[in-house]
Amino acid sequence: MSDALLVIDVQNDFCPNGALAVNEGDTIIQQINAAMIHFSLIVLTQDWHPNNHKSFASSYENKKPFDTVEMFYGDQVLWPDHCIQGSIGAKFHPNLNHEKADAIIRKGSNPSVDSYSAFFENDKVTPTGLHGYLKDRDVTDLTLVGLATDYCVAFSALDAANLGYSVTVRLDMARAIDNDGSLNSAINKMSKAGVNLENG
Ligand code: VGL
Ligand code: ZN
Repeated sequence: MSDALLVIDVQNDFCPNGALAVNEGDTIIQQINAAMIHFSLIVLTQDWHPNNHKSFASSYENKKPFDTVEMFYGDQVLWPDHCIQGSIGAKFHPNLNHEKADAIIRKGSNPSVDSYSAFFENDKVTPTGLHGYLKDRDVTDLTLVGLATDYCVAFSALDAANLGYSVTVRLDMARAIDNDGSLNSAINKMSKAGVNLENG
């Protein structure tokens, strides 16, 4: 058994002045860097969309950011264009010690399917490969930090709990988008799923 730190989407577009800026998104970074030494494995994720992605409001005639559409896998919130492959917005925030990563998982590359979770795309069945990678290294305990608490962090934590990992989300090292009650709903789902929610 072994542990890993999963750092979710600490990218320029989710930080202040980014395309989908999360309040205080950059304020967690020094603490995340400091936490890295306590884990035997560090995995970073990177939201990585093609420019015509179906989660972008701009891909529809009459939609604006934060509207929702029905996709084949269920409801999908529409976002401003963000984390476009190769763009500055898709890069890790310059303060993040990204060179400490053992692995980097990129997600959201399929133009028709969003991918909040580090484990499965939003269709809930297409794997990213992270579970296999962690299993091969006998990882049993995961600590999640990063952006955004109510989307990519929560979806990753819920999938991880379902897959049988012991899961902790460090809320003090995560920040939320919090649209339409999304943070409350994410916290409730994570508690019910047995995710440990910690504040330090
Ligand atoms: C995220 C919305 C869209 C996230 C990614 O990283 O939480 N949220 N894409
Ligand atoms: Zn995205």
